[in-house]
Amino acid sequence: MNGAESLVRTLLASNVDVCFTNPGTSEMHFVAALDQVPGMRCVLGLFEGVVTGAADGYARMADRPAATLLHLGPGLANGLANLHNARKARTPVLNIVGEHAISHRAYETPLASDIETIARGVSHWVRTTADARSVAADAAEAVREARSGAGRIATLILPADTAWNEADGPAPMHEPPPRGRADAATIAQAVAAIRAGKRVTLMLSGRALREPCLTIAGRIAAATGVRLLSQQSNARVERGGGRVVVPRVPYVVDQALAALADIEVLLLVGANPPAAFFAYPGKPSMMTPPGCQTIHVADPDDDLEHTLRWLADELGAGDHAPLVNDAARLSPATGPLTTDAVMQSVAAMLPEHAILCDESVSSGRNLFRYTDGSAPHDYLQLTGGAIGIGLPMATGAAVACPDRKVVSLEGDGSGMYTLQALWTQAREQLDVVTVVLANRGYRILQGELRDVGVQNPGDRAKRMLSVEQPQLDWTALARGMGVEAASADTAERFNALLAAALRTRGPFLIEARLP
Ligand SMILES: Cc1ncc(C[n+]2csc(CCOP(=O)(O)OP(=O)(O)O)c2C)c(N)n1
Repeated sequence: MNGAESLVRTLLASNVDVCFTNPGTSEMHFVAALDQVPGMRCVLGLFEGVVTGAADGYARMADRPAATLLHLGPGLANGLANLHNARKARTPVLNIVGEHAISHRAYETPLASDIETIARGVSHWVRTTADARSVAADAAEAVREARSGAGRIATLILPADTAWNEADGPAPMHEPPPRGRADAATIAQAVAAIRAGKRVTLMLSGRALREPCLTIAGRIAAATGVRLLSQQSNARVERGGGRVVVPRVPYVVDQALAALADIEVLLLVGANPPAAFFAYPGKPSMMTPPGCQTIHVADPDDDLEHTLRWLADELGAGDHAPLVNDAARLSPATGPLTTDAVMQSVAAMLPEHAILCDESVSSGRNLFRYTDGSAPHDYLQLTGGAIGIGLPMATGAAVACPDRKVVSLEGDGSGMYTLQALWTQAREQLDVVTVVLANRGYRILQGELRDVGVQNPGDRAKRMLSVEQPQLDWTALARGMGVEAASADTAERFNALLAAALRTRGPFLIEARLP
């Protein structure tokens, strides 16, 4: 057995059986090994940002890492932005990056680069394997690292000769260390604040936004009057009718300040303190009011279910019924196709257990208001602010959950970063409906320009924030990659297209032509 085969067998033994790839010459032995060992599903992405974003979407839904296979430093570098997003989402990802054979690294060649340095900015763990016999043990350790805590980015760099030289055989799976736990003193402090009748908000993220944590948090809120809130960006939230009501911190600073204005004590369970996305002249960075006491009850890597159960026990929250969203289904919108009309129709028609991927940027500001009462679904969003994850994330989620419909809301600006994901959706016949919010501009940045204090921007500035001249034709782009598509400029037409796309299996793209 060579090192490449020992890698594939080790990954399978560690329960990693999906690999998103974009390989080159240095990875050829790994590519060949995929056929020698049955069981690894390989999905080709035509750009590394698709590969890494799909690995993120996959693991958010599968709760286990996929591997990526990337071509040396430049291949990894092309995938960095979505690895950054995955890191912020605390998604487990295992990157396998090919490197020149060890003897070849002495020479200055076109693809020679410092891969470890490129990897370090987004990886929690980086290793270059020394020889073929070390591949299996290093790979098992890399998977263990990826599965540690809430999820980490592990990057294993494999020189080409570690693939073709003789190896000993696969390594067994290593279990990650147990999750950390909240300590008694902090729990006591949190309980005391609540008992003292202070205005307490329990801010959740990570696993705390999924069952059973949501129900436990909802019981605490019902029993004590504590308010629930989620981070502005979260990797995965279980939402919709019948699910516990958890508003999120608004993106817009003034709205966030107003929403958090009366908090006396903020309890963080898997969440970061609520800092604004950006700094703005004359506005604070932290959204909590002055004097607010912030208690870090549990870190994102901790066992959040244990923390919430402990709090609930101490507070006698027992089986208090949590406040849940009404399952009041809306009707699809009618009339002109506006952003709100799209959100309303999607909310009304979203099928049960759909996966809603959101990179709608400014168009989706009111999405939660509409989808609160939608059929129960999983909501995935951009977590690291680096646009270009939506289409890949939807692709990966669909690979992870072939029996669930994926609905992907995509800004037309963001969509252009990684539109090759549509080709992968077509090739793998993934069940994804993409809705492109075609407003022909970087609409959010037009507002940001105003908010940072630029009055009366000139034509050059305006032109940098417009995506017109030429106009993008999303139906042609999608069809060019094998995805059927149609456009809508009325709500009725949009509803008809969405209904048809939801009835049919396979990828479909709707270009929502917005004013
Ligand atoms: C990797 C990366 N590059 C650039 C940006 C800056 N940026 C933020 S939003 C945006 C435009 C988004 O356009 P679109 O998806 O059409 O959404 P809209 O603004 O129209 O709502 C840009 C370029 C970013 N966030 N990430």
